[in-house]
Amino acid sequence: MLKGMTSPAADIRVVKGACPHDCPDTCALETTVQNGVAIKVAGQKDHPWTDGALCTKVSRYLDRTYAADRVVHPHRRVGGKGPGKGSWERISWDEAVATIAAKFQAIIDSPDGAEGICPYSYAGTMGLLNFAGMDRRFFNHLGASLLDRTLCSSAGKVGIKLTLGAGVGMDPERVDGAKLILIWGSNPITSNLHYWSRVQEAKRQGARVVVIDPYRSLTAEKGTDHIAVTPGTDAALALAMMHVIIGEGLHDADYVAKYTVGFDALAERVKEYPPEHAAAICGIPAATIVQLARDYATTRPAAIRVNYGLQRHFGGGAAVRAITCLPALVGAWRDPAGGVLLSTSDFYGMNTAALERPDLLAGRRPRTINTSSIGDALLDATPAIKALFVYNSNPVCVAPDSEKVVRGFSRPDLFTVVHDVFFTDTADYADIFLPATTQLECLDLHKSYGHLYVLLNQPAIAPVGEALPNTEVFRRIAKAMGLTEPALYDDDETLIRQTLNTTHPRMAGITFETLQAQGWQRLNVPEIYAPFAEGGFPTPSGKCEFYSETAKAMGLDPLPTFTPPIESVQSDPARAKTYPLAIISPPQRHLLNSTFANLPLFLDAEKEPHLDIHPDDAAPRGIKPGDWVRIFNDRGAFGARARVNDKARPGCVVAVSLWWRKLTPDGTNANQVTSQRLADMGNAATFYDALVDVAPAPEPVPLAAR
Ligand SMILES: Nc1nc2c(c(=O)[nH]1)N[C@H]1C(S)=C(S)[C@@H](COP(=O)(O)OP(=O)(O)OC[C@H]3O[C@@H](n4cnc5c(=O)[nH]c(N)nc54)[C@H](O)[C@@H]3O)O[C@H]1N2
Ligand SMILES: Nc1nc2c(c(=O)[nH]1)N[C@H]1C(S)=C(S)[C@@H](COP(=O)(O)OP(=O)(O)OC[C@H]3O[C@@H](n4cnc5c(=O)[nH]c(N)nc54)[C@H](O)[C@@H]3O)O[C@H]1N2
Ligand SMILES: [Mo]
Repeated sequence: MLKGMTSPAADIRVVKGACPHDCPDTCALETTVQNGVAIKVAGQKDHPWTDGALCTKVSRYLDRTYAADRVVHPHRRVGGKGPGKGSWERISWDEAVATIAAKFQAIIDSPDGAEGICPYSYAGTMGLLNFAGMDRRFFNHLGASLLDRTLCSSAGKVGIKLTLGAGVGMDPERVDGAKLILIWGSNPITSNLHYWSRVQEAKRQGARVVVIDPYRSLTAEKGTDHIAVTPGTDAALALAMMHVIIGEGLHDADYVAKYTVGFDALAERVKEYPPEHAAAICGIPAATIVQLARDYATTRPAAIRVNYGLQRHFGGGAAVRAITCLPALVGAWRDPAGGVLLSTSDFYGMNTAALERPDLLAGRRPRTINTSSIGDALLDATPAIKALFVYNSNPVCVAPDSEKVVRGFSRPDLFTVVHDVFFTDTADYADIFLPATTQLECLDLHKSYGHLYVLLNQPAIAPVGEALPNTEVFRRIAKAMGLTEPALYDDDETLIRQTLNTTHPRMAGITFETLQAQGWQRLNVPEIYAPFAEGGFPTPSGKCEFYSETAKAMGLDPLPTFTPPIESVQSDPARAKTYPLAIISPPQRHLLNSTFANLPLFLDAEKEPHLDIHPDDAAPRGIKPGDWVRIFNDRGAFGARARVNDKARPGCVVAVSLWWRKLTPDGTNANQVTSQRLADMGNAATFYDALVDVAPAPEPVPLAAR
């Protein structure tokens, strides 16, 4: 090369970031950028949790950022609502924002006021600014309807809060030192990959890995033992384990005496759950329960990874509450490699009030809409929802009871805005579509629900086309509405500084500058961390609460209990006769809920939706491997290709999800049969509490032929 010429290599930069997706791993990313174009996304090697490795989806993140069908300009729908009924016309940001501002103002000025406006968001990005930042300020300032975000974790969050005081648990980085690991309602090979790496390390050192799951998931295949319980019966299993542990005197009496409350009442309660009784409920041998209880009480260190899979049932909160009692009973918390983990979120001490500004409600108390019953809310709420602003979510695809959701979104008088990266199933119903940035194009701050680091996501490239991050969209709408509240105009760096402005001891030393330099920082906790070795639970009593006054005050059972699935033989024998099969629809490994479901990586691998069904259930229905089947109940029906195998226990069918409706042969998905009923705690969704029947169905017309 001639002297003085710039080498193309000279313009190569590596930018540190964080994976935005709704996954416990929250990986530390590094993006290589050449001449303003991202050319590679990898995991940071020096980040202990990420360890240089990414999942298949995010290692292909450039397929998303630079996808040919990515929408990078605002659009207005012309024609009808719904897939194939209308078409898109490109408009300017000014026009889009002016249209939204005028519509919102008209609703605010109408007799029912600002409550007619409803945000709808979930966790498309978990970056704090774009997940819950300027959006919250904006809707609080308007006095719009509040939104209870219950699609995923809120039942378990209440269950763990009643027991341990908060979303806290063992440090997942230490699980490689455990000798017994119970993976309970969790499929880490799919949904928590970096946890699985550490479990494998423990396994290499001789640990037993017991997977408790109605389905022989990828993780169950690789564990040492698989206990296939009937869906929604985990609390009965945990209570019976406690029956055995207490009955045989295997509990840690010293830990119990010092760091728990309510042992005597718990001992009385678990008498109601002898192993034989629980065995009948859970559909497993009593001897399995006895052995599991003995092993759990006598193996040190013993770790439990409970995840959100098992709390998508009517009794989901109770299940998490019962399971999270176990480590205190046997003193597993004494060891850094022992305890239970559901979420690490509450170890963080972000200044969320400064970020979200609930004070901008100024004393108003707008009504609350629940994400998990949006179908009913759109059809029946009074006063009616007149405008819905959807961002970070794809409700037409992910919310339960699709028939009602679709009917609600189809309302001609509803004004719908969708801010997303692609024309999703929900976008098909939008009046205005706004283009969102991907993670490579925005500044954000991240915590995690599956490790103990704070991460900074620095923009690697300029926004593609006219895409904008959520924060900027709300600043622009505020401006177009002429709002004068200064908090609506803070820039992204200011928002981060406000969020980090806290005196919380675990946040000490974590600043914008240090994060900028290092990319990530561990919370201010010891390297080898056993958070509750000597009690110190964040409950009102400071102890692990077997008996919870808080639960009692909430009108709940103060002791751990078992609440059967509401759609089950126990709760509704008549329904169970009509629809004898329980259906669960857990995540597919190449997807993140419905994110990535439009990318070739996934579509080429899966081709079409599948249903795993046991031979004992397939045979009497005349279903053969490879048949197209119809899965149905009184709420709706969807189609899938049958895989007849023994992965799902008899009586339970599994539709790995979530397909975009419009990318399936019949334009539906598993949420056709799920219900809007809420769980025992946290007003949570009950996606895996549904009964169906299955029948052979005519071959669908291939998508390409339509
Ligand atoms: N690749 C990938 N990763 C993901 C996601 C994704 O869609 N794809 N989703 C992300 C999100 S939003 C979340 S919340 C987490 C979820 O993370 P997990 O909670 O680990 O997720 P799931 O895979 O839904 O559930 C785990 C297992 O629970 C089982 N299960 C269902 N019902 C029951 C039950 O009643 N009892 C027991 N014991 N087991 C039951 C399912 O069969 C499944 O194998 O994963 C995150 N990570
Ligand atoms: N049947 C069934 N249904 C389920 C589940 C199940 O297991 N079975 N799982 C449930 C669970 S655990 C969850 S968490 C929910 C998930 O529900 P959602 O949070 O709605 O998840 P996604 O389907 O991933 O949709 C997120 C959308 O946000 C968009 N997005 C990403 N980043 C940004 C951004 O920066 N700005 C904007 N404006 N948009 C962005 C993505 O492109 C995507 O379309 O689904 C639930 N639904
Ligand atoms: Mo989730």
